[in-house]
Amino acid sequence: MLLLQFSTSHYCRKARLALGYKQIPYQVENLTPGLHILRVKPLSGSTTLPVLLPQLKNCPAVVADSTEIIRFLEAYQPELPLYFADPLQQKEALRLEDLFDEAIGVAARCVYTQYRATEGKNIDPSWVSQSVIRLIRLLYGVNAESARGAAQKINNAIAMLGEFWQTGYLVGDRFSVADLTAAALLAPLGLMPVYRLNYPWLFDRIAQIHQLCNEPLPKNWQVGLELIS
Ligand SMILES: N[C@@H](CCC(=O)N[C@@H](CS)C(=O)NCC(=O)O)C(=O)O
Repeated sequence: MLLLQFSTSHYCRKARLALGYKQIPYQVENLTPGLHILRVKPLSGSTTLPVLLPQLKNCPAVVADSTEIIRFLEAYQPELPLYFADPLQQKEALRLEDLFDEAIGVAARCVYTQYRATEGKNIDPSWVSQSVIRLIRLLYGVNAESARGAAQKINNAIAMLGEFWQTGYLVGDRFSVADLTAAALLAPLGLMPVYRLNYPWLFDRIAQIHQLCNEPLPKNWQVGLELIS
């Protein structure tokens, strides 16, 4: 299997966590933001990543969107399930996956990108990295005001996670697509001292989930702690 991705995208992280959890071997092709359209649009008709090319007999040639990728992986390899057999639990897991995809993932991207353009510039001040940050700000309308609104959504999500993650799982009594999605989409906040300082339990849990899914933590993960002292 080949995963077309941006190496730093948290939606691509979500797909890698699922592949890693299910212990499915895969390779990645890292694309350059902007130029990626030339490679991706003819394949999926869309411009977003991740896109999975299963490259296997009796499988679709192209699976686009992290949610669809997980749906495909569940059908391809049901062992180590991320879904539930119980319909109510399954409905709730998919509802949370969707909430994190549509609201919290977008909010985390906004807050993190604003941070990287301001106080967090030193994490990677290189021309290439800052050009990507500028592109994301432009593409998604990220600015100080939108970041404030997004931070409020993140705080609500963290309050909800606090109720579940400090003692167990988001749905039922085992790990599922809901926990995986929350961990992937909130991972970028681990580089921001304000979150690392206020919610150590959240980042311990995100780190545990990465270990469970055989996925390295985001590059510069330690920076979030170093800047605190
Ligand atoms: N719902 C999609 C969202 C993916 C997404 O927003 N990907 C961003 C990167 S974080 C992207 O590819 N942006 C480039 C573009 O829209 O052209 C998923 O879950 O896969």
